[in-house]
Amino acid sequence: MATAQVSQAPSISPLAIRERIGTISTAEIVSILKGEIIGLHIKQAFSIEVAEEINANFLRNPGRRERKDGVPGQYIGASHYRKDAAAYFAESENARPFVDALFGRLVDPVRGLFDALKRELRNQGIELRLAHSEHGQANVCRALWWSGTGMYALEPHDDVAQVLCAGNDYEISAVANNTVVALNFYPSMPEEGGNLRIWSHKPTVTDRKSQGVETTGYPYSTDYLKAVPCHDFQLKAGDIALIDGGFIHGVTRQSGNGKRRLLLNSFFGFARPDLVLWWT
Ligand SMILES: O=C(O)CCC(=O)C(=O)O
Ligand SMILES: [Fe+2]
Repeated sequence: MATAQVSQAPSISPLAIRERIGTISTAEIVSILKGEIIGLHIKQAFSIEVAEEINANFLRNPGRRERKDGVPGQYIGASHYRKDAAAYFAESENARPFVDALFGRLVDPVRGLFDALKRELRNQGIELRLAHSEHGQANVCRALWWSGTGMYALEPHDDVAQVLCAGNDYEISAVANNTVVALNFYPSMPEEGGNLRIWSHKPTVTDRKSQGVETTGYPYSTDYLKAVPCHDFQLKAGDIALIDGGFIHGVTRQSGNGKRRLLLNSFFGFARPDLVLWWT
């Protein structure tokens, strides 16, 4: 019997998004972890002085590299994307001095959020820690700028496929069954563009297969997304954005020749009801 391969239109899931000015609270972060909200944008969440210092440290950092994994951009730190655990944790260890150098003598705002969330979760009987293996430990963040030249500086993608397909040697694989939270700090933003765009669609394994992105979650075509509503986070230096990384998202092209867009990124999520892992 022949089975017809019917390509389904992407299913729409509502985007519960909170945007405000001020200080981020651990209660809001827990809301994202638990899937109660999909996106959180805190404007003016860390100081411009700190943002500018991190940006200057990125520019003069000898650990800055061009990405060679098919995603155009530059980075400091390690990405687990398309790497086995041995390669990722070894890279994390090697990159640690350069990640530390992003903050110099500053009080690191990403580490501050990590520590606050750790305290909050500990009160609930939940451990938060960096992912590790016998090859090393993840860093608290990585720094990135994107250099895609098409419609998007970073093409539409999801952050879950890479976790789901990370492999058995990774303890993070278990997080793919829960919300994979993407945490983004923005030390530098262009005058125009560079929005974080999130679509009302959380692809399934079947969706990914139909789009040929089963193991990477990257990139989804504009055609696939054309009928899906989306929301743009209009970011400024000093902002923080957290999203459920299972929803398709991307970064719009930046215009003008002014400041470049710099991001500090990490991922975290429940591996077990009593354990939240954090990695990059
Ligand atoms: O640059 C951003 O705002 C989002 C980054 C992102 O989606 C990622 O690193 O997976
Ligand atoms: Fe992402």
